[in-house]
Formats: sequence, structure tokens, C-alpha cells
Amino acid sequence: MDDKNTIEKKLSEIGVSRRDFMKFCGLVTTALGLSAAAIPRVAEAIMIKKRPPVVWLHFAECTGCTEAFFRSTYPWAAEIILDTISLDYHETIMTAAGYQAEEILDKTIRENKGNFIAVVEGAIPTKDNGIYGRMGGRTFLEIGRKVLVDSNPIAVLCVGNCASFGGLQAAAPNPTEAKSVGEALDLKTINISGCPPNAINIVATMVHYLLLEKLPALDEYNRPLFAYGKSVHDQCPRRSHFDNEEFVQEFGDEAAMQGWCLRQVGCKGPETFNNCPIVKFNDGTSWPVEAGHPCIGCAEPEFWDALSPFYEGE
Ligand code: FSX
Ligand code: SF4
Ligand code: F3S
Repeated sequence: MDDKNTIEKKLSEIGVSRRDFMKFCGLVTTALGLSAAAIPRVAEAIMIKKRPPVVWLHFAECTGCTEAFFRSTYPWAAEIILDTISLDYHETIMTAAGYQAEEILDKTIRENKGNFIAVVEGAIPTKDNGIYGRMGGRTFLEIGRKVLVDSNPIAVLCVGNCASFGGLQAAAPNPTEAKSVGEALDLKTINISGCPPNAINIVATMVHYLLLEKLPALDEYNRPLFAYGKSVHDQCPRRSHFDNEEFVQEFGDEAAMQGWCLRQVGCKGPETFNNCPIVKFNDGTSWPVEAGHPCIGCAEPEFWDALSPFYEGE
């Protein structure tokens, strides 16, 4: 059976139309900055390529990242991706609980040492040897050392601001001395930041690995450049109004700022790097600024402290 038929067969098994699937692949391709000509290769990478198992850990967080990923507009996308990435352990969706769940985790990392991908949500409390974050009798620090350091995964993908930079848990006064996964464990991680991050960027990072057999290039905060290479402001359609001399001449500075740009109500688009204006959320429907809400800088380190108050102007 050729690749095209294999994809068709898999799609019909889960009741997904080829049209919807290709649209989803189009969004992933856009996020990766590839031309539309690459869509068939992205589709193959998602549906056909053989891949390493994935372990998905939760530390201190609100689980919003998982929610954003699993409840995307394409409910089947998570199903395909989970099958695609052969997810072995995910505390939110796995049926096993208690000792059984712990056993699955231990077995997966034992049998796949050095050959699995780890996805992590949440920050790690470090005060008093990490006792403020525990699961199954082990601290997040201990679990992190065992799974993310000693078991030597191919890559550690930090999903969300909390795992990437500490997020809300690390905001002042940070009573548990919560830290990013990289800082708490002295580890190089790939940071897919945002609170929550865009599901398309999570999938695109995995597809990058499946397609090109290497991890994506990163910025100074270890975020994939394909998604975080430009500021929100540089890609914002509202920007054209205050950059557009004709508009300013006709309607004046004030209209350019007040009617369109949200800077005066506190938009942090100029300080924030993310591809929201291009990839958008909810099946490419909209994103905060398009919906009339200023960007609050959710993809940036320490945004709770450094970029608040969120709703005041300069
Ligand atoms: Fe943090 Fe994610 Fe914000 Fe929540 O896992 S990035 S609080 S959306 O859930 O970690
Ligand atoms: Fe920049 Fe925000 Fe204004 Fe858009 S709304 S142009 S991101 S400041
Ligand atoms: Fe976050 Fe700003 Fe995008 S708040 S979702 S980075 S527009």
C-alpha cells in the first residue's frame, strides 16, 4: 500500500475527512515557515513516520496546556498526534492510576533509556528539597532527575510558560522557590512557551523532528525560532494603521492609536515573541489582539512580574 492510501485508510478508520486533515497539516506547515508545497511531507510525517515513544510529565501548573492541546478545534488531532508520537505516559488522560501508573512510567523509561521524547508541563518547586511538589511519594525534583536527567531523553520539550520559565508558580513572592525545568535540573530544554502555548507549535516542533530528524533551531531562551523568531507586534495587522502614513494623515495619530492599536490599553506585543498573528488559535480563527484583547506577553520569561499590569498603558 502506498503512503497516500495508508493515510486515507488511517483517516477513514478514525472518521476524519482528508480535507480537514490537510487543513490541519496546512496550519502546521505555516507554523514551520514552510511553503504549501511541503504539506504532503508534513502529512506523511504525522501519519506514517516511525517515531520514539513519548512520556508527558506534569509538575506545578494548571493543566491549561494539556487542555489547549487536547481540546483543539480538531478533537481528532490529539488522537492522531498521540498515536503518531506513541504516547506511553500522560497523567491527565491515561486510564492507569496509582502504583500502576508509576509502574508504566518506570517501565517506559527503563526500556527506552536514551530513546524517548519527554514533554513537560509545569514548574518545579525547589525550596526545602522540593517538598512542595510531590506525586506518588516522590518530589517533582526527584521525578525530574530520574526521568529527564538520568534516563537521557532525546529531547525535553517544555510545554507552557511554567515549565519553560517558571510561569505563575515562580511569580513574586514565589514561596516555593519554583523554577523552570531547565533551571531546576540544570538541563537544556526546548521551550514552547505561552500560557498556554499554541497546540500547533507543539505539533510543529514534533513534526520538525520527524520530518528532518533534528530538533529545530532555538532563540536565546531556547524557543524554536520558527515560532518565536518575530515579535507579536511585527506581525500584527493592527500595526499597519499606525505605520501607514496615509491613514495617519487622513485620520490623525490618535485614531491610528486609539481605534486600532491596543498599545494604549497595555498591549505587550512589541515586547513579546510568538507567532499568534500568523497561526492564530481555534483552527486559525482568531487570536487575542484580533479579538480586541491586548497581548499580555504570555510567551516571555517572568511575564507575570515583568510585563504586568496587563491592562495599563505606557
Ligand atoms: Fe502554566 Fe500549563 Fe499557563 Fe497553565 O501546563 S503555562 S499556568 S496555561 O497549564 O503550565
Ligand atoms: Fe503592536 Fe499590540 Fe498595537 Fe498590535 S495591538 S500593533 S501588537 S502594540
Ligand atoms: Fe500570549 Fe500575546 Fe499571543 S498574550 S497568546 S503571546 S498575543
